[in-house]
Amino acid sequence: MGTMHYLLLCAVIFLPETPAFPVQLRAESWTSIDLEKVKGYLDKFFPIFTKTQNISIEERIKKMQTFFHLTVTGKLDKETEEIMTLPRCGLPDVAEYKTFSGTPKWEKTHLTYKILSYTSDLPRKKVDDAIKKAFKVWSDVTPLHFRRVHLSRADIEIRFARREHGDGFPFDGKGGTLAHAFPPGEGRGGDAHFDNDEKWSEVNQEVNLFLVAAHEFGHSLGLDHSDVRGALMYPIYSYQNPEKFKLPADDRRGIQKLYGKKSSNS
Ligand code: TQI
Ligand code: CA
Ligand code: ZN
Ligand code: ZN
Repeated sequence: MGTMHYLLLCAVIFLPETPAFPVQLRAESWTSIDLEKVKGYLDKFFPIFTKTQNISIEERIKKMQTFFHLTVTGKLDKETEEIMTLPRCGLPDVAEYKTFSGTPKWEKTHLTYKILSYTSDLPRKKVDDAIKKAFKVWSDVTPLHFRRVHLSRADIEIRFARREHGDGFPFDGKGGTLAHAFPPGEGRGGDAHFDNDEKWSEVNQEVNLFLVAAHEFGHSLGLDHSDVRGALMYPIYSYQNPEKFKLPADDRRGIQKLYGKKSSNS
């Protein structure tokens, strides 16, 4: 794809009254020019990542339709064609999980954690349970194991703290930042801190500790924010019932990219 072609596509896309592609209902009836334009769109916004995979244009249209939650037909129908004409120059749809730069990850599968301080909003047992359950979100889909320790140093140290708490990233009082965690590494790497000025909750009042902890441990394990709406690592808090929580596919793919899948005997 040359730069010229990009410019041409952008120009077409910014004029909504000019459809970029004629409506074609059957793939077989596409002219080679239509096909080039559709391919251009797909190449730009839905690039093929695996070069060995020689997938058909129908398959690629299906991927795009799945991404936009359209009816998956594999054909350039009205709905699909409309999406392709929306102004979207230079904004690729390659929404996906992210890892931190340099891809830091733990080089072992058995990790330890330690809870150094608590919130007074919840009984200790509830905090312990929320933390345990949040680690389980990740150990359920990877070969990772998490073991709680009380005395020795741990890979992931967990603290509730307010304002300046010794790491140069002071919390900001109630609201704003809820928690933070450090990417995998020595020292404070992996550690997770929770703002003790928040009202932590077991349910849907104020801030749900389990959901925030599951998100923070994603960071502790090497995941940055995802741009997939609904992903656990998407940087907007949305409440989901912790009882019914299921790790979204994007987060699962991300963590398995780093650590692999859970093997039946691990
Ligand atoms: N805290 C931010 C967070 O954990 C801090 C942060 C921003 C960060 N960028 C980061 C930490 C990159 C590590 C790496 O995202 S937060 C949410 C969510 C926060 C936000 O308090 O804003 C959750 C904490 F996703 F809902 F917005 C937990 Cl779940
Ligand atoms: Ca705060
Ligand atoms: Zn901190
Ligand atoms: Zn985050």
